[in-house]
Amino acid sequence: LNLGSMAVKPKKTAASDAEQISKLRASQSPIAISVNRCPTWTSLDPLKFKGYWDNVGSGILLNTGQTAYFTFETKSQPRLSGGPVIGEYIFEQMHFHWSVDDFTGCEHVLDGHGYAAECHLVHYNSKYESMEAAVAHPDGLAVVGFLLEAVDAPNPSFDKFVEGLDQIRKQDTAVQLPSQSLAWIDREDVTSGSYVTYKGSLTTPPYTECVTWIIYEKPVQIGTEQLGLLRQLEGAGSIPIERNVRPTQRHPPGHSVIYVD
Ligand code: 1SD
Ligand code: ZN
Repeated sequence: LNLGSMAVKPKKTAASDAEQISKLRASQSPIAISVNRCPTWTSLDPLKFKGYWDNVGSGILLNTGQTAYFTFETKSQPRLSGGPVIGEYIFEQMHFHWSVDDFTGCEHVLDGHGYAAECHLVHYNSKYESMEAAVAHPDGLAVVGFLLEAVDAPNPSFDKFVEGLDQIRKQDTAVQLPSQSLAWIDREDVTSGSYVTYKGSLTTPPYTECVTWIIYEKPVQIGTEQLGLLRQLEGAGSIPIERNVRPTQRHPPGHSVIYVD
């Protein structure tokens, strides 16, 4: 399969482009990716994020003991479509991975750059009844990943979210977040930003190969103090969660990662 040629083939429908991706071989996640070695796909429809910014109500932020886990309280959840996914995927939850330092907290590694944290927006395919049903299928989930880069100055668009983190230090505690708590997800950046995409797995047990991964190339900046609040979260035994990152996995033979510009 010569993916490099796909960018120059006559224009196909977006669905058939996405179908090509759905046939790609899955792998375990996360992986390290050399972005400039990925074939570039220019003919894909843009990714569409629906309901992320308009009318999204409040949410709940929970310390699960493994991560900070956010869900919307609204009945109608945000949706993801376009790009490499076929049909519509429904937002289920958002969570974070981090570490004690600013360079080993991300799961995916692009061009050898490590970052302080990685955020995952987990969506399940609307053709399945629930998240639980979806994970049993190779096209079950679409997870959007953002790499978080530590910088000195706080990023004000994280403020509401970070205030919430301060209140869930103990395991199994939760706090209600006001609407617009996800203001740090920039509409322009996600609609027109470049990303890499591949078929992979959950990064936590049971590591099921059910995920279309979409990892944005441009990291989101977060202040060191703001990161500190993530690192303060406690797991079992009131011990801070030091590291909740799976190491990068080997690419199986014939595995493909595609760059979408
Ligand atoms: O780590 C999460 C895990 O908490 C759970 O959300 C799972 C989805 O069922 O996804 C993994 S991950 O692959 O998004 N890291
Ligand atoms: Zn994750």
